[in-house]
Amino acid sequence: MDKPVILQMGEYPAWDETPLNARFDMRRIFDATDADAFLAEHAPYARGIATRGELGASRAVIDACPKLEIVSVYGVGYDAVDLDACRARGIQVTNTPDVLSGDVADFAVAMMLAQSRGIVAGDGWVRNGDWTKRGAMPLQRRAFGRRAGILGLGRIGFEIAKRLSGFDMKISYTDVAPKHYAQDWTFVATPEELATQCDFLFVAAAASRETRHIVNGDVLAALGPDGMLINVSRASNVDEDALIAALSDGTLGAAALDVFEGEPALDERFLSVPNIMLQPHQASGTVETRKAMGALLRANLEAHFSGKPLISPVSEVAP
Ligand code: 8YV
Repeated sequence: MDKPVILQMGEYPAWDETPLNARFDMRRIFDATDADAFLAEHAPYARGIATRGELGASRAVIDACPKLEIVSVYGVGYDAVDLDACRARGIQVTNTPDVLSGDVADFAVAMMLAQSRGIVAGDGWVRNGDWTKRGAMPLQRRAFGRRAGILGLGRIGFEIAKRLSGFDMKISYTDVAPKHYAQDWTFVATPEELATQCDFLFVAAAASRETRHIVNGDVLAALGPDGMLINVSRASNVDEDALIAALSDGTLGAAALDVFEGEPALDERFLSVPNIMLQPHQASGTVETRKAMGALLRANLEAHFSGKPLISPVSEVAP
């Protein structure tokens, strides 16, 4: 029997590529020099799309695949998949929730600690000889015992809050409604109010049209010159122009970002604004998590093409 044709939007580690190629006829659009010509040749046969969180699948790609049945995302975020296009044609969408929450939360907390205690700067201080020439590093700010705010108390936000509890922090959060599993933490109605009540603002909300620029200039001003913004969600949740302005004029104290509009390219002004830590979208990037994400991506494709229930369907588009 012919293997189902899958349009592959981005590369996976070898431990996923081998089993994917054994079971499916993978057509790698990211290797093509002319993506439009590639689509014209291969998309008519594609019954599935395998993509990554940050790459998704646009309406143009979905429309080019008349036989499309499923879009399987390697990532929890599916904001880059055109859900309206999928819904209109009854195309299933799957993602990889849960398996990455612990690593993403670890990374968010690591960025908070590294940025507040000057750990990257400290490494440079030793390497470039400042320690011997200039003496001790400038003093940094404490993390434990301060106030944390979580914007979006979903799976990842919950794991962040759980970890921060160990730092004796006062934890507040905002979401569409209070969460029954957050008895020890304080619900706050708006992002701006949350920002006034915290020193570290963690952005962990799933991105959507509604959350675009949910962290705007007013939220950053409320976070203030002693505050730090940490974003491990999607760049679209933060108004980058407002963030650059707030860091440049000292309205906001510091930021740590794992995600950028248009990544891997980024607004060049980020390279020169003060007090910012830049990371290459690597919060879920451990061997353990990426293996689990790959296994779940494949399990969803396998389930679909064997007529079994999907393991982790995106409920917003489920028929
Ligand atoms: C990426 C992510 O998918 O889970 C998400 O939504 O953004 C990440 O885990 C990862 O970089 C692989 O593409």
